[in-house]
This record gives sequence, structure tokens and C-alpha cells, in this order.
Amino acid sequence: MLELYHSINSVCAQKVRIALHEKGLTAKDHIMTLRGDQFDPAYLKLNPGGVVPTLMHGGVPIIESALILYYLDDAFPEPPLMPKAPSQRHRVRLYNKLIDEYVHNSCMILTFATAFRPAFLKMTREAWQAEISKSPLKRRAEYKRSVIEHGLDSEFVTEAIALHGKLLSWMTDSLQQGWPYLAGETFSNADCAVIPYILRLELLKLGGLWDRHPTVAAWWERMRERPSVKATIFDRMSETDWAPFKNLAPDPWPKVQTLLKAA
Ligand SMILES: N[C@@H](CCC(=O)N[C@@H](CS)C(=O)NCC(=O)O)C(=O)O
Repeated sequence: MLELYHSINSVCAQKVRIALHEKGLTAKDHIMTLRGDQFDPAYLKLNPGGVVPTLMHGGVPIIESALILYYLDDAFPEPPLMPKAPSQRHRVRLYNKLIDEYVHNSCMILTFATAFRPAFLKMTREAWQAEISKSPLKRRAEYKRSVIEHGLDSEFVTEAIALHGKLLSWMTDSLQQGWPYLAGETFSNADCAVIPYILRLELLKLGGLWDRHPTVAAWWERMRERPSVKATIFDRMSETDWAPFKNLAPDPWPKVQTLLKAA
């Protein structure tokens, strides 16, 4: 039996939900709020970083979203989400590595600097500092502290935007080969991994970042119509999940454009 500890808006969980759906698998839901429940001692035993997702398979915790994607393909090979050609398999892994090393953190920086910031600013400084300091990932708490305090004026924002730009350039490079998907002729774990980050940029009203990347725009139009994406992301988002992205104030796009011009 499969169980998934996750939250609806978690980008890392979204990629795993897409892969599960593509493989026709279902997992028992354990929905987390990520407002402290990720640091419960019982959960930390499953996932010592205090992050989602955690996939339980036969009672064994499988962690790290990119590795969960590979695990699912090993444990449930049909339909495959890895291409056959070694160079395309390498490309899938490159996307996941770029995301793990840079894009995920950059996404967190942009999200907390904008959509998630107001909820923290309603709390006392001591209260939000105490909440984010509970994370075993100390560097992460530092990024959050900076963007909650300074929003898009945080010193970390310019690089976060540039790293999303790198992802978009990679995508253009893949798609200019004439492939419909990021790692070849078939939908793969590269697409599963990237979709949530493109969705997040759109939710943060930063879709203008791919104005210069028409093949990315066309890919995204196809991906958002995919049954797995509809079922596991759009159909699952409740009013509460949409709320942080509605009425973003201030609109992040003018500030991001200014930072892009200055870079
Ligand atoms: N490298 C991890 C990162 C997981 C991660 O950062 N998850 C976020 C949600 S997308 C989380 O649980 N955040 C809670 C926190 O920052 O305290 C993975 O890919 O699974």
C-alpha cells in the first residue's frame, strides 16, 4: 500500500502526485499544514529534514521528491516515466539536479517573499521567528527570515530570479529540438519535476518570465491540460489553497522586472 504525506501547494509533492497519477497509482493521503506539523517528532522519524513529501511504500518511508520519482519508476515500471535513450535519461536527471540544487530553494525564496509573507507578518516577529527556526534545515530558516523581513528586497531574490531564468533556458533548449516534452518524445520525470515550478511562477504572477520563451509557453499550455495535472493539482486546490496567490499585494511583477533590468 502507498501513503503520501504532503500538502496540496507543495511543489515537491505536486511532482510526486503527477507521477502517481501517470502510473495509475493511488496513495492514501496524509495532508500536512506545514505550519509546524512537519516538525512533529513522529514525522521527523519518517523525514528527518521535516519536509514533504514522504511516500510510504509497504511501511517504508521513501523521501526526497526527485528520488521518489525514480523510485516509482523502479517499483512500478509501467508506464515508464524514464526515456530509454541514455542521453535522454541523463537529461531527466539533469533537470532534477538543477531543481534540487537551485530551483527549489529559489522557488521557496520567491514564494515566501510574496504569497506566503502576509500570513507571517500578521504574527509577532518572535512568533514567526520561533516557527521557522524549528526547521532542522538551518540555511532554509535563514532564507525565510530574510524574505519574510524584506520581501522582494531581500538580498536573495535577484539570484532566485536568475536561477528560474536558467531553468527556462534549459527548457527552451530541450523544446527547440522539436520534442513535445522536456526529455524527448514521451512525457517523463523531467516534465513531472518541472511542471510545479512553472505553475508556481504563474501563481506568483511571474508568467512574464517566459515571454521570451515561446516554446515554454506552448509546453505549459499542453501540460496544464494533461489529465494528471488537472486531477492532482488544479482539481485539488481548495479556496484555502488558492488564497495566498489571490490579490498578491504588491504585484510582484513590476519589482521583478526592475531587478531583471538591473541584473
Ligand atoms: N529536497 C526535498 C525538499 C522538500 C521541501 O522543501 N518541501 C517543502 C514543501 S515544497 C516543505 O516541506 N517545506 C516545509 C518547510 O520548509 O518547513 C524534496 O525534494 O523532497
